[in-house]
Amino acid sequence: MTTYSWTGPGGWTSNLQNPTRSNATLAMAGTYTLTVTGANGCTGSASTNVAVNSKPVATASSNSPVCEGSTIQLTGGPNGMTTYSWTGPGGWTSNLQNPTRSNATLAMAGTYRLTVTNGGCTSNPVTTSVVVDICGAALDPAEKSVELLIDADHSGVASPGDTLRYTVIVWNEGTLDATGVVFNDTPDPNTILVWGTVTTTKGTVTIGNNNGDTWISVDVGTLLANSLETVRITFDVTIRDPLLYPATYVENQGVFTLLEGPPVLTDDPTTPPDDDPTDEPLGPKKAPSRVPTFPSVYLGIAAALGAGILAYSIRRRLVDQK
Ligand SMILES: [Ca+2]
Ligand SMILES: [Ca+2]
Repeated sequence: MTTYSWTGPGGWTSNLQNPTRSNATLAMAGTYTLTVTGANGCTGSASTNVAVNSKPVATASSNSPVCEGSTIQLTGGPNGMTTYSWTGPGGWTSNLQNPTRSNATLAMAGTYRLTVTNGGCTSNPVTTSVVVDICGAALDPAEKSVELLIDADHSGVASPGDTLRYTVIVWNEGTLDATGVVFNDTPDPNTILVWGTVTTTKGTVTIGNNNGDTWISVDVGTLLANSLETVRITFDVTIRDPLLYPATYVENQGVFTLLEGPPVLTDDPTTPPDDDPTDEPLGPKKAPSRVPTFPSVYLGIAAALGAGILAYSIRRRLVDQK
């Protein structure tokens, strides 16, 4: 009968023909010797050398925080690995050791994960967090909504003679203060600014609340960085009756100017495009209705009937009700 006798590092032995050692450690590396004894008692020996590679330890870092529009630089380690495998926000992947992402957006912020392989061994994943900031002053969202404030003809839609109210909301979500902020707005030519209706929660109304003003200017002043202090500006317009020219809507867009960046147009929050004018559909003016009323009731005692019952002669007439 043939027997097998293995010896190996750390006093390891086995009598199997083909033994295994699971969960390899560096201490298991070295010379393994097999001695085979045949049925006749003769023996023979042979040796083999086993190498155990260490598991690579990945490192990941970045140049975070970065400004929106700049380049994200990721740095992977250690050097000289067989492969580098990065994953990031939005399904992004790269096999470079030190990949970059140019024109950074807010959607590129988040966790980036790196795994490296070397000599057939794979590292545990490591992560690095990337922050993308809006740098500078950033007035947002500059939303301008519109509502039918007075539906003078009860038509249910905006029409000549009605009054609309516009509401504008803005804040600064940038990393720098916005200074010298001014809001200017000129209503649609088919509308007339209602003097005295311009309000602001910050700063002063310089044009719009005096008789004869045809447009609006609000000196907002300074909006602090990242303060998210919300400024609300409102004003009313009446729709001309009759219109200056035929139209199916009235349109309005204001603009914020500031010292730290380009002007910011207002946006209609109900439509997908950014920075578009706020439109209100126009319907025809509803004709006055004629309804029966009893403004003048002529009571006349025509006759006394029976046991004191009075008969009234009532004349009903139609009158305009505006
Ligand atoms: Ca109406
Ligand atoms: Ca819009």
